[in-house]
Amino acid sequence: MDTSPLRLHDYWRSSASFRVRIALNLKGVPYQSVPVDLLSGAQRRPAYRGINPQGLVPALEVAGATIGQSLAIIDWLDHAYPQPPLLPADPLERARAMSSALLIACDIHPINNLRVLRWLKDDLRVGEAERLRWVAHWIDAGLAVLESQTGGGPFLAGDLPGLPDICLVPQLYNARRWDVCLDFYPALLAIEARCLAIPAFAEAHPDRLPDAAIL
Ligand SMILES: N[C@@H](CCC(=O)N[C@@H](CS)C(=O)NCC(=O)O)C(=O)O
Repeated sequence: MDTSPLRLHDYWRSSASFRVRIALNLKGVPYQSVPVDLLSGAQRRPAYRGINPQGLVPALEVAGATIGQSLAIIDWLDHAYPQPPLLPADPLERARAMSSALLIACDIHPINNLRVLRWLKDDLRVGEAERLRWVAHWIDAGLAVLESQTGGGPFLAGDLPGLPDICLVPQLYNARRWDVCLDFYPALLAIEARCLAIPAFAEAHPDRLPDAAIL
């Protein structure tokens, strides 16, 4: 059996990396962080493309293999370390939880990530104000639906924190980075506060990482 530690290639402020750090902490699985400095373009260099050809973080090295895509990494973790489960067992509740997670991970996050915003600026010559409108528009479009779907439970998918909360907390962090007003989302903010009271979430927060001070 391979006992080498899991190596997480991540970046302190990356929302997708933040998701994986939360999941690893919830599972209590130790890992070694390998920072990839997105601002200097380290993700696009051949050394990192050899690890993740997409040139994105996170990537998890496990037993000589590499997994890209945060939700695939979390899915692997949930199967390799089943406790605590990150999705409900009931098929319908599970589908609903997946739906909330995917709303964030597929429909908000990818169109606002660094490479898209850089392309808008450098290739399409979109100005700063318009780019901020773009970001806020897509964040609001997703969060408004998510807010309307909260069921009054402590977390997005019921009584335990799970995959949708793992996606929500980094997305709200990201929204604040872009000065998006979150006043319209009181239910989501209450869930976020509950999550951040849990050490697994709090300790994964970008502001708690050593790189936050130096990069
Ligand atoms: N769908 C991917 C998204 C990964 C992603 O967009 N990562 C961002 C950081 S949050 C990144 O590496 N950006 C680098 C870039 O855009 O050049 C996942 O969930 O892992």
